[in-house]
Amino acid sequence: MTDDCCQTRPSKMQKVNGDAPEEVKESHVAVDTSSAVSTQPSHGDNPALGGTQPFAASRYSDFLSNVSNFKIIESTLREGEQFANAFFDTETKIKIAKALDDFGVDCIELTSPAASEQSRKDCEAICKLGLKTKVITHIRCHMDDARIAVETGVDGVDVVMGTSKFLREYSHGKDMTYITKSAVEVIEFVKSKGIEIRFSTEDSFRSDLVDLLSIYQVVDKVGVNRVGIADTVGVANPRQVYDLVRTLRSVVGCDIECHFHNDTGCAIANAYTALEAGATHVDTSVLGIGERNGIPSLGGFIARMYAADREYVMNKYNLKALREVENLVADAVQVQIPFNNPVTGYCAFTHKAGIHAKAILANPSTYEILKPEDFGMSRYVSIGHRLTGWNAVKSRAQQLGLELTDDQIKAATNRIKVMADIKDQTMEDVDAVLHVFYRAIKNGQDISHDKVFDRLLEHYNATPDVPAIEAEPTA
Ligand code: HCA
Ligand code: CU
Repeated sequence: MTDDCCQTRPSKMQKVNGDAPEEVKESHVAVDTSSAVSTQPSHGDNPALGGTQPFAASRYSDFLSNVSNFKIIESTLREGEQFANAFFDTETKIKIAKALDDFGVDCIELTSPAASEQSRKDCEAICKLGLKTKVITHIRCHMDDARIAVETGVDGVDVVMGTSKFLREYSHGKDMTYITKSAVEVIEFVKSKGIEIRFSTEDSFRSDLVDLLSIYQVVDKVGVNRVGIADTVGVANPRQVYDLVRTLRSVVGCDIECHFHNDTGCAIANAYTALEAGATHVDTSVLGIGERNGIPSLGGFIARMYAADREYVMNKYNLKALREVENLVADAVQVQIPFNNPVTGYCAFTHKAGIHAKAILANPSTYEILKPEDFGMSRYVSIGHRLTGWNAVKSRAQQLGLELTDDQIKAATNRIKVMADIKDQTMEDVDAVLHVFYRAIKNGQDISHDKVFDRLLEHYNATPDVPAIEAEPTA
């Protein structure tokens, strides 16, 4: 399925610049907007004027914020393996790990080696790949798991233990004293092996705040590298996230990782807010796959962070590799890339209404906060519909090399609108109207008459290569 976005893209759109993947180039012709864009004043470094940061909303920052200094813990190979459709064989895991490394994530998180014999072997195999990214594994807060984990060759271990009333009652049945004791034991053991360690509480937002803060303080004191907050059930909203992370920031000195489930659609917003409040690491998975409907998608989270600090994101991550890793994972778990996926969705850079098209052709930043070319994607203007405008039609005529005055273009646009009121028109339909106008005007035919236009269009559609040169009767 790898390229569903291109296979199903209707041929009524024109590409407007940016580097298209090869298969797109074949069916869409570029419209050069460089002259229009080059008339824009240079904005230097002033973000408000669109200099180095032409895409962002006006930015405020405070001393806690890590929006411009965050790390990604990519959990496709752990949380993602908990997605209903996921089964990753060794070869697929290695491909995904390499693709994530190529994209430049800071860490990849792998399923616990205690989960199964093959999981352990796969963990060892990935550790041996010599990736730039750190390889960490995710275990229960238990010495048996910790002993297996430290033998695999991982750079780090993520430990989690449930602290909510639900989990203490219905899952492991342990009290806070026991949980704290186990956490300290595991942390000290993993650290003694020279391996990085994180301690996280499962279902943090339904845990008692005093319990949370006291266990985080204890593990911070024994030298944990990171503490983690997990919204296991997707219940938190951004304001609650801000409050909890900010409070936590004031009681621990170590790094703070955040893990948000997307049950109510807040996962990316929560991750962003956590960074604003001082979190340092965010968990993602490709396409957001995970338990139930998953966690922040790598692509969506990256889009969010690019909108906040394009320079940081562009310098740190290989954005053009996003599409490939998404296609790889989509194939592996047999899902389509959602049509409205940030960045790579079928219509992520398609502009439709005439007013939008006009401004996009003059300066794409008017209606785009993400530059498609930064992600190796293309921008499209959809023109064969009733909302179309003459500026977009004019740009298509120029692309076809057809010289028409603005009035002639406006007349052609009206014809397209009449036809599009019956049904959406393909790019070929739009092109036919423009060719008919061009030829008729050259031949002195009065195309304002419906009958003349209809006859010429019919002739063009039947024999596009044979110009209708004889003057047609005008009535
Ligand atoms: C789970 C565990 C976890 C762990 C998150 C973390 C969660 O599958 O329930 O280690 O930070 O969502 O709580 O994914
Ligand atoms: Cu989770």
